[in-house]
Amino acid sequence: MKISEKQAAFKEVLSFLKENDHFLITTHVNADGDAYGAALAIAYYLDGLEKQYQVVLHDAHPDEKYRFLWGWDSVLGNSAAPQKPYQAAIAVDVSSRQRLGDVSALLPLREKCLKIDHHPFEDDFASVNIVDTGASSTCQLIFELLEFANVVPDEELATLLYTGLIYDNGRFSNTNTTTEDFRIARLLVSYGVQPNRVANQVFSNHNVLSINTIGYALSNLQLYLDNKVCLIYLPLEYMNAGPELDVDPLADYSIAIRGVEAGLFVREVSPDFYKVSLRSRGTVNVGRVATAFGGGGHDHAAGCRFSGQLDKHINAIVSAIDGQLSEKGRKKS
Ligand SMILES: [Mn+2]
Repeated sequence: MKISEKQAAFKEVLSFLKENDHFLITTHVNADGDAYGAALAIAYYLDGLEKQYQVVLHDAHPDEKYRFLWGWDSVLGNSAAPQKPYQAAIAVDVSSRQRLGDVSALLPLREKCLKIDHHPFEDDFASVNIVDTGASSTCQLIFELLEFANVVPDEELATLLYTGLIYDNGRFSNTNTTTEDFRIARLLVSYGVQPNRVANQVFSNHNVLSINTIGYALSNLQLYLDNKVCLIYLPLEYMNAGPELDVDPLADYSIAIRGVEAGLFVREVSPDFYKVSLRSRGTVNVGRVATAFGGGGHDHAAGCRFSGQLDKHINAIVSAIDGQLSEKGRKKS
């Protein structure tokens, strides 16, 4: 996204926020660190403008992990929210209406919807947009928006933005990390962020059940394609353990082994229904793989879902990865 384009978009967004009142703020299903950080940072800004707003998520309960963030206790699950469209809506870190889950029913008309996102463009549900796939996180875009509006974050707002930044760039280690991440991080720390505290809350905040389940899954991982692809699988009997189970770190573990180029973390979320998280070290574009299977995401981190025929689907995904690896191999030789 060109700087001039971005500034025009920022201007439009700021007038959208000024002109409207009674906002719905929402994000993608299975909200993560960037989703919480971005949604609550927007809420924080609207709070300062003395606007009415409500943060509503598809997920039934707000994720305990993010309790340390400003505004966490005011987040509603969709079932707790009044079921009628809001006057205006702000969707962050989400590329399509479908990824909003049940909250999509609360959206007003397109003219009253704003989208701030860094995923590849999927659908045109909002009339006002900041979509920049060059940003490593939505929080990065919100930082830039607030900077454009001459807002200097205090510690609470800075912590929200920093949470999303380090969640999505994998603590400055994912392929999407740029000098902009470090520029923003430096400023956020100067505004009061405690990097150690945030990293502990976001990355080292598991319960025993989750760690034990992660251990089980890791001890049963499988390797394919001459150890270039790793599969981590959790069947329903392990996934059924209750809402406190958080096995998301397994996605990143799928590319933690030396020599593995791409990883799949497959979980059975209901009988014969599977959710797949894909990760790449850089050679394979897993966003392309996920899209081919009806999902989506970034080059290095993506996801899709399928039902039935577990082995057949896994084999198909592995051969899609194989296709990309041999394409790259041919180019090299
Ligand atoms: Mn994100």
